[in-house]
Amino acid sequence: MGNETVVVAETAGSIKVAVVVCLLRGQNVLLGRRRSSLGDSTFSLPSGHLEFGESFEECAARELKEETDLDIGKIELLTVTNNLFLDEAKPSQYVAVFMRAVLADPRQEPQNIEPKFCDGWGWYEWDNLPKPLFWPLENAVQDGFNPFPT
Ligand code: 8DG
Ligand code: MG
Repeated sequence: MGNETVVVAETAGSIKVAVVVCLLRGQNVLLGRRRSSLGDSTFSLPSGHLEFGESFEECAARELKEETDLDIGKIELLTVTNNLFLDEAKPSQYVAVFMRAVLADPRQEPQNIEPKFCDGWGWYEWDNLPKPLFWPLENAVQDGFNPFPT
C-alpha cells in the first residue's frame, strides 16, 4: 500500500496553468500551426504558461508579444477548460484559461517570432477553422465554445 502511493507520486505529472489567447479581428481569430511534442502540426491559439505573480491579462499580453510581436488592447476572461495529457512520457494536466483580446492597433500583423514552435500565424474565420485543431481547442469547440461576443 505504501509502495503503491510512492509509484503514483512518481509517475503522476504536474498540474500547470496555461493562458490561451483568442485574438479577434473582425470575424477572424489568430491561429498558428504548432511545432511541439504536444499536438505537433495542429492549429492552435497562442498560449503559454502562467508565471509566478502574473495576472491572466499580463500573461496573455506577454505570450502574444513573445510569439507574434502583437500588442493587445482590450482583454477579458472567457472560460476555463481542464485538459489531461496522458500520452506523454511525463503526463501533465493543464488548466487552460481562455482570454478574449483585440489588437491595440488592428493594422498590426503577426510575426512568427518562434519558428521552432510555430509554422506561422494566420487569421481564420470561426465558422471555417483549419484542420486539424489542437485537441483541447477541438474539444472546446465541440462543447460549443465560441470566443466571439454574442
Ligand atoms: P511557455 O513555456 O513559453 O510559457 O509556454 P509555451 O511553450 O508557449 O506553451 P504552449 O505549448 O504554447 O501552451 C501551453 C500549454 O497550454 C500547451 O502545451 C497545452 C495547454 N493548452 C491547453 N489547452 C490549450 C488550447 O486550447 N490551446 C493552446 N494553444 N494550448 C492549450 O490545455
Ligand atoms: Mg506558446
